[in-house]
Amino acid sequence: MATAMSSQTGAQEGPGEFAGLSDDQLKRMLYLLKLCRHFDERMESLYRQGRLPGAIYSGRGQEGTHIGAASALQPEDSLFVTHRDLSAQLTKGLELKRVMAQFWGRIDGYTRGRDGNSHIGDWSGSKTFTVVSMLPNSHPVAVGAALAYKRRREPNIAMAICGEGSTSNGRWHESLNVAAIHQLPVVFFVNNNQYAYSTPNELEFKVPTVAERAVAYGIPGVRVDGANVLEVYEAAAKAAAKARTGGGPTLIESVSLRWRGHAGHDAAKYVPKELLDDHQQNRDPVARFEQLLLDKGVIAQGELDELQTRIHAEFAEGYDFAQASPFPEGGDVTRGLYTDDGYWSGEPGREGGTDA
Ligand SMILES: Cc1ncc(C[n+]2csc(CCOP(=O)(O)OP(=O)(O)O)c2C)c(N)n1
Repeated sequence: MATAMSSQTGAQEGPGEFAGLSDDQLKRMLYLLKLCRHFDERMESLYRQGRLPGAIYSGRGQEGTHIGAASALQPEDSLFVTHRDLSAQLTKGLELKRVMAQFWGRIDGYTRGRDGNSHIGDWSGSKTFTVVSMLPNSHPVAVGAALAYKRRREPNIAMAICGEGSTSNGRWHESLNVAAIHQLPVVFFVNNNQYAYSTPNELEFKVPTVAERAVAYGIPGVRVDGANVLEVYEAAAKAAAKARTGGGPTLIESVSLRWRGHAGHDAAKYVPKELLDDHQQNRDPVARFEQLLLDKGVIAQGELDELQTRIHAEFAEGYDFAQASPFPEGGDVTRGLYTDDGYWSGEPGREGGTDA
């Protein structure tokens, strides 16, 4: 796809064979794609067996967007996401086992057991901002981070990801407008998975594409194929370099399909079967990239098998770690409301029970 959306866009050059990535970087990308797919499938299965409490928001089918986008960030850059973007956060550096402890409400989770599902972040570590429920209210914060980088003359950028449904909220428009006026170092990513709950694109906005909304703010708008991780990465890397060198924000729309319902409870019967079949059979970002690396000899079947074994082992380790981690102590419930009581800077207590 990589379609330029306005004369300000500047055409996206073709991805080059591997978007300038080394074999090791390509293999890491494949590892992340497969790890995130496995995590999503296994967590859904545990949820359906009644072994995972709370809610799940599957990002299956969107891994090309998540991993391509976040792979363009440096460690000191910051990432702002919504409920479905855990794969982007894992790419940015969240630890799988701590994410799993979070899902089971344990003390070793990123919020120390104060939330059990998608409200995950790690600002002081991997610089991933904790997911905010009201959409897209982390966008103004991303713009604030970008303003701070610019004023302090730090070479960092912020990346803000949301779904296309969120782009009909005023906060989204205000964020783009402010970032554009002040030429802030921020990349706006819209993960267009074609549905917001049960609402399809044609009932969400009147413009043909989200990317062309960029014209209203005087910034480049680019549309890429979310099933092609290299195409996503190349657009993200170009926008990141532009932002880092004072060129201001870019809007990237990455098109995929949400393979699952809005959350675990939603069977998504409103998605036409032919559309889903087409994406699963012909536009699977994980299978497509795996096949490319095999065909081009970047990875051999034996190495791929080892990768799969390693991913299964990492998930099993994360599961055991999460189950062995205690629940938070009840007496701590009012601690950490203010930073000066030291709750968040000290080690988490270990006195809770471990029975689920
Ligand atoms: C301001 C606001 N309104 C409504 C909701 C409830 N809500 C949660 S997710 C969601 C759908 C979001 O769709 P989209 O942005 O396309 O993301 P997707 O879930 O498809 O990834 C809605 C309406 C919310 N969280 N915030």
